[in-house]
Amino acid sequence: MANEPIPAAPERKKRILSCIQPSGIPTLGNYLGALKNWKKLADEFDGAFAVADLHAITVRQDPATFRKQINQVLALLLAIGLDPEQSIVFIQSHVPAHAQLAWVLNCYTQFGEMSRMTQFKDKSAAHADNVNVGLFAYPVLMAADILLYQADLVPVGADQKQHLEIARDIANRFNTVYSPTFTVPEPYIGKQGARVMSLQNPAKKMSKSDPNPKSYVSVFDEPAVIAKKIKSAVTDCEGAVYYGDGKDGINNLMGIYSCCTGLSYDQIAHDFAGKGYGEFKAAVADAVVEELRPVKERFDRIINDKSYLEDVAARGAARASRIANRTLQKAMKKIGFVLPK
Ligand code: ATP
Ligand code: LTN
Repeated sequence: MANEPIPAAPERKKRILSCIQPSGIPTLGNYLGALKNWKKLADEFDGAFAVADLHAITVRQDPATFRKQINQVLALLLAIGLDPEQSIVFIQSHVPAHAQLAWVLNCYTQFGEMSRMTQFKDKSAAHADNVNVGLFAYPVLMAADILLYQADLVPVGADQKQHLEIARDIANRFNTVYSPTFTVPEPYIGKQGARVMSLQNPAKKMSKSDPNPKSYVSVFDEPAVIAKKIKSAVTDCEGAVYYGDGKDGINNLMGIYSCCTGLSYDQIAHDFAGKGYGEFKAAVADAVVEELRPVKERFDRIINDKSYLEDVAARGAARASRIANRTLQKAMKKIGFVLPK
């Protein structure tokens, strides 16, 4: 009898990992640049998503506010539609391997390469009274987050590209000194929404830790607040809606509108030909409100269910720890550490 053909082994799904800091209420920039993609990718890949609370203390946090924001960001991960049965959803500090591997990787990272990080330069200028060693070593902790899970892909906004390159360099270096240990990750930067700019200064990225709340739309802003912030967004004085040089404010609003509606820039310019900025801004505000409405509705239901959130965090940490500890042990063994029995 002829042998049955052996079925091909099922291909391992690629793993993606990403994190968001609980350093404030997430903005429309975080949503369009990162969170919205996570939900799509979670269906296709093996996903792990974390609240990066350890990263957030590189800037001083008020304890009560910090605690609240950690829970809010965890609830937001569920509100965007991540399914904690399908993806690993967890809080970074609940998995001690992150801090442990970060220490190890610090010793495989050069002072010179960290000094070149633009986010470090920007943040140390913004917090000149607290340029701490954690702020400096921030990208190494981020590399640990990624490498612990052997992530193939890391979906982030464009501002994180440089940090991804360092994570790749660290992985390659370690793999060369010893033997292949870490998967070298690729960034996944969406074509749209990768860089949402400040509404008050369209040369700067929209940031949840910006001291001026008019510069960002928070994902929890009420519709009237969203409309007001978008209405007062800085634009040029030409009064024509099209994507072009010297029109950073309008370009940014077109990017936001395009992300929320799926319309191309050409279509938007066509639809608003002969119409003023007032009308365009009102349409952008409506589109943003509609985009965020279901997220906010789900969030309001989840945030009050404390025991559900605790259960999700506990289960997420247990699943994450199994993968993370395996990688940590593998790396430490190669270095020559004596592992506990
Ligand atoms: P902070 O303002 O406190 O430094 P942040 O919002 O810049 O925080 P994170 O919370 O760590 O940083 O960002 C989470 C994700 O959101 C990252 O993938 C980041 O690239 C993305 N992101 C942040 N700001 C923007 C933006 N303006 N446009 C697009 N993506 C963004
Ligand atoms: N530094 C990132 C947040 C972050 C992250 C990560 C992103 C921390 N650890 C691991 C991707 C993978 C930021 O966006 N500021």
